Amino acid sequence: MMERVYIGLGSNLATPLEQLRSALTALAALPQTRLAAYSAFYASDPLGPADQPRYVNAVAALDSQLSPLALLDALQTIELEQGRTRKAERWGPRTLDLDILLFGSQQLNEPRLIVPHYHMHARAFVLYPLAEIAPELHLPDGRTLAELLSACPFVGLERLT
Ligand code: ROI
Repeated sequence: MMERVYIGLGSNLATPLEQLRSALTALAALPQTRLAAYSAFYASDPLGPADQPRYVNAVAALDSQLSPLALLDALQTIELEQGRTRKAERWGPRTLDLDILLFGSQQLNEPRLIVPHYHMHARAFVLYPLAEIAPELHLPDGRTLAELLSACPFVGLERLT
């Protein structure tokens, strides 16, 4: 089965713009998957510890026949290939973060994967790029992206051209 999947991309180490560019190239090369669209890149203030560099964030849309866990494995492989290391500090800086935000209209509650992504509903650096490529989106719980946006000010975010 083919599903429309939205992926959040984030980086704040090791030349974030290049991290996101090569991540998009890697997403486009995934098996049984098409890179359907991607947003502009946004500079964003760090959420979490403030003593880390600003992030660059974007959102990509995939059409994929991979299962959710097969896609998660593939995303974690890309993160590792781009130098991701897991640190003890919660919400610390990272070279590349690839989060499954939405997987069709599926709601998943597995030890490795919760979809929709826990924190997407209130994060400007997720919602505004997502709105660029999916303005009419509905979440599995029936809320519209427009509703979420109206409760989420465009703060700490800068659209890069
Ligand atoms: N903050 C911003 N602005 N962008 C991110 O992608 C991001 N990712 C994270 C934490 C550390 C929570 N903060 C972030 O994982």
